Amino acid sequence: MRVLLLGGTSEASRLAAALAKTRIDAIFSYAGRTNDPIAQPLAMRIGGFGGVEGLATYIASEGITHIIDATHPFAAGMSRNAITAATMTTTHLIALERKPWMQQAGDDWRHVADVEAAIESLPPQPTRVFLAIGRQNIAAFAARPEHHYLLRFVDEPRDLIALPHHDVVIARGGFKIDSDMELMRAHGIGWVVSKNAGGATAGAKIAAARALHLPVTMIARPTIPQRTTVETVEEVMAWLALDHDHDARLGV
Ligand code: 3Y8
Ligand code: NAP
Repeated sequence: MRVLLLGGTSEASRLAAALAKTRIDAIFSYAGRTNDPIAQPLAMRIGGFGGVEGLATYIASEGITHIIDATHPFAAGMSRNAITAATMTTTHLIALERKPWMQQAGDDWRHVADVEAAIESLPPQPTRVFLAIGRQNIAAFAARPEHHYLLRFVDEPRDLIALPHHDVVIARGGFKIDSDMELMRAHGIGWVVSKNAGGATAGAKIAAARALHLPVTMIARPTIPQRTTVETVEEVMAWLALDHDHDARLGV
């Protein structure tokens, strides 16, 4: 058995820790989006595979038998490629994915399908907006230059930010409700834009917006074709054990 763990989320890090306690041969894969990703207790590879073909070639050349897609619900490109490459190479595939956040009584959420609709959802009057969706989708908000944006990035921005009024905070995450409330108060935030990432870490800002009674534009997840999906590390380990025990009995 040889496992390719497509990582980049807190679930992936928890799964890596569980795998490191076993004798399972596993490789942890990052895209290389950030300058200094968290080290993992497994062999690591960093960078794209070169599309579906590159991933299929990697699977064959590295003797991968099981793929675990523990990427982010918005990492749709990687997830779609994993599904296609797993089919092409008849490799076992499972996804480890957390539930989306659900609106609670009293929440003022504007549900939108994508970034373009999120831009449309912003209020007519100039507002201080916490744009907590990372770096990759920021440029489009230049269509609404009247707002003042608070941006949160993992790394210092590499390029000029085409938003006339903005502040940037640099933080990797492990966010907490109190510190996100403090951040929003300090910046006079009147509106939050978020992807429906799910999970506790990214969720601090949602709980903070709830406590501050702020409107939230919630971007829905992209659709990903059906594949075996679980929500816990334990379910992934049980899925692996089925084949690992089988291999052990066969002495492979
Ligand atoms: C490179 C690996 C762990 C993983 C930690 C989780 C939690 C902190 C919350 C906000 C939202 C955002 C962003 C976010 C969170 C965790 C998790 C999560 C959101 C790292 C990481 C990589 C990335 C890539 C990065 C994206 C960006 C998105 C920032 C490491 C820290 C906004 C997603 O500069 C860039 O190009 C950044 C790109 C994809 C989304 C975007 O479009 O900009 N994540 N994030 C992974 C790789 O190279 O394969 O550097 O250590 C991982 C984590 N980010 O092990 O504990 O599990 O969700 N990541 C979002 O949710 O909207 C921050 O600020 O409130
Ligand atoms: P994406 O748009 O779905 O994927 C774009 C390309 O990046 C993929 O086709 C692949 O390149 C490469 N890639 C993505 N994840 C990879 C991985 N784990 N290992 C190797 N290559 C990978 O990806 P994304 O949304 O930019 O996310 C990139 C990374 O950040 C992922 O690890 C994801 O888990 C993490 N992350 C993303 C978000 C988010 O909001 N999108 C949030 C938190 C963490 P090739 O085609 O060349 O193979």
